[in-house]
Amino acid sequence: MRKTTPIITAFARSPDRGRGLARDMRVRWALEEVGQPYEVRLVSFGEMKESAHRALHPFGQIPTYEEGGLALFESGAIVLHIAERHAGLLPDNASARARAITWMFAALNTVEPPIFERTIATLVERDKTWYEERLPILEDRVRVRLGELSSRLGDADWLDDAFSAGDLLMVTVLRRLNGSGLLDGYPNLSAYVARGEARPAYKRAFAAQLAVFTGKPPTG
Ligand code: GTB
Repeated sequence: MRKTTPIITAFARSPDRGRGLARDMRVRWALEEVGQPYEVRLVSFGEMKESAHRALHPFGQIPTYEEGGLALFESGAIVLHIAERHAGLLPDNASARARAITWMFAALNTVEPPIFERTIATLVERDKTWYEERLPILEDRVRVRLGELSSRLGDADWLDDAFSAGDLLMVTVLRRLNGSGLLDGYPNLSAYVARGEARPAYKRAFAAQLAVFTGKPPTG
């Protein structure tokens, strides 16, 4: 039977100009890790809110994922779907697999929210009278999670033995702190992010996302 090439959606214009921060990066990286070719449909902010796109994504966002008759949204669910259908992102052993999935949820549900909250504040609350007072509170919340994660990671390469979809999501979440200086206090987390970014699959995904904005074909 002929395999269908998955189609994902990504920003036609991204605030970071394709430097790996928009959430299609997670999906691209997962597809690259498992060696699954994919196509990308670029959507404008206007198109994301139209009914054709909302049929795929009820909240009018990217990324989405289409494969034959299947349509998915939510980057975590898409990465889990890819990881379950291909070797390489989840261990075969049932307990190790459950632990890797636990790290996927931890990345999205426990570590990402305070990081997201801080990012949003820096983007849209800078002109508020209370901004200078609120930012340290938000940053302390981020540091609590970073300290806990740093303690658990210790000097290991990955969160639970081999690299998994849990690490893939955690690295993309921690990358949201680039330029904030917040990771500097946790050398093992900085090294962990660098380890993720050094993976050939990450580099291919990053180059493909960047190419949307430079117009140059990915080289790596
Ligand atoms: N929970 C959903 C998921 O994980 O898939 C969240 C999806 C989401 O937030 N999508 C964003 C979106 O479509 C793009 S990724 N926003 C448009 C809208 O809501 O109207 C968030 C994002 C965008 C850009 C940067 N950047 O340039 O730095 C970083 C992150």
